[in-house]
Amino acid sequence: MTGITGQDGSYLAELLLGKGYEVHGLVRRSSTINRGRIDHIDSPDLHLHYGDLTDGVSLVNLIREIEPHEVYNLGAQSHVRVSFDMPEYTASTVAIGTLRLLEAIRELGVKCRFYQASSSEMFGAAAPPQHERTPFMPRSPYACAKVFAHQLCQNYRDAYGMFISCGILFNHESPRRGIPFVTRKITRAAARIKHGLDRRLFLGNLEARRDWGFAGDYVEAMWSMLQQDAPDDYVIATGESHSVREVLDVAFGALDLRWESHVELDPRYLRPTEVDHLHGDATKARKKLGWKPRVTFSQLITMMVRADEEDVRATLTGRAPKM
Ligand code: NDP
Ligand code: GDR
Repeated sequence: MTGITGQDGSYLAELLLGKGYEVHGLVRRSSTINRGRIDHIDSPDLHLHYGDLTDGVSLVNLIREIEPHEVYNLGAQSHVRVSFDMPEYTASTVAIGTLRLLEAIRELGVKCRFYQASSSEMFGAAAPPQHERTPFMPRSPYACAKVFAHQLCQNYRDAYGMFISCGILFNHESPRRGIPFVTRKITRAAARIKHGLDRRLFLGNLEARRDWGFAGDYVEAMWSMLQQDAPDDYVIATGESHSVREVLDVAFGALDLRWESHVELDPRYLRPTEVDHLHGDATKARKKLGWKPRVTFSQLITMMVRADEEDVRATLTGRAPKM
């Protein structure tokens, strides 16, 4: 698995270990150890290996050594706003990283099933609701790179008969979501404001609408795609969309706060091109995979607020926050 230290990687690792898998995760070298999301996993079946999606040699060596049965490609520079600042690096991890990994598998002739983390961002400006046949109209370097990776996967599937399935996942969140993404930024700020650690929250576009689900539900769909008789592509979404403003309503409301007294607009968080409205139609996944989301939008945001309150309490009492 690439991206094991990320939000989805941590939930997927737990799911696979629970099913009895031996899990091998690629971790990148950094100056400090960055494994907060998987530190709690205590299993002899979890193995971590240094590597990087920008380093093809490391990918070839790992595929040769591990000979995996299933590969989940979750690694990415996954922040859309940051992809405008670092377009080349974003393309190198997201687009060419996928190519490097697929080529390693193909060249070595390892017979495995491959999951690609495609994204609803690929739909960009396409009118909602979006489904598997909706044309892609990407609006950021990140989205363009995901379109490349997605179409490359489809090409390798056709050209070489490889078992490659792409999950076109709409936004999914959790208490493990990275702090720079809008839901977590809001739930964390609400908890910190409630307990006196912060006073203000700076945000960009409050009108954008997203189809937000729970990451724990979504990793089940990833696994399920690789258990089918044939590879295919699936939209994974809740079928409901909400605005950033509604996230603020639920998060601050859960703490009896008025967000209007704390939120300020900061143009730094606006994007050169925005995606206004994502709203997925996951009918195919429901029919073919039997998949449906369990956690609702308000349950999700409330769960995140409660977890962030726990972190604040830990900070205030001198314990280390979980995330
Ligand atoms: P995160 O940003 O939480 O995690 C990204 C992971 O990729 C981290 O483990 C990160 O490592 C790793 N990574 C980053 N750069 C590299 C690199 N050069 N080489 C190897 N690994 C690297 O993302 P999520 O868990 O939220 O998402 C997982 C995947 O799904 C991503 O590909 C994302 O683009 C995609 N996606 C996510 C959606 C969502 O709503 N969450 C929706 C649709 C698609 P490190 O911890 O060291 O930074
Ligand atoms: P997104 O998620 O771009 O959809 O990509 P993000 O949470 O970053 O933004 C969602 C919407 O909120 C608006 N917004 C802000 N966003 C951030 N990050 N910070 C702010 O201060 C802010 N204010 C308003 C944004 O403009 C946007 O409209 C996520 C990532 O996980 C991708 O990797 C994944 O592919 C897609 O979801 C599906």
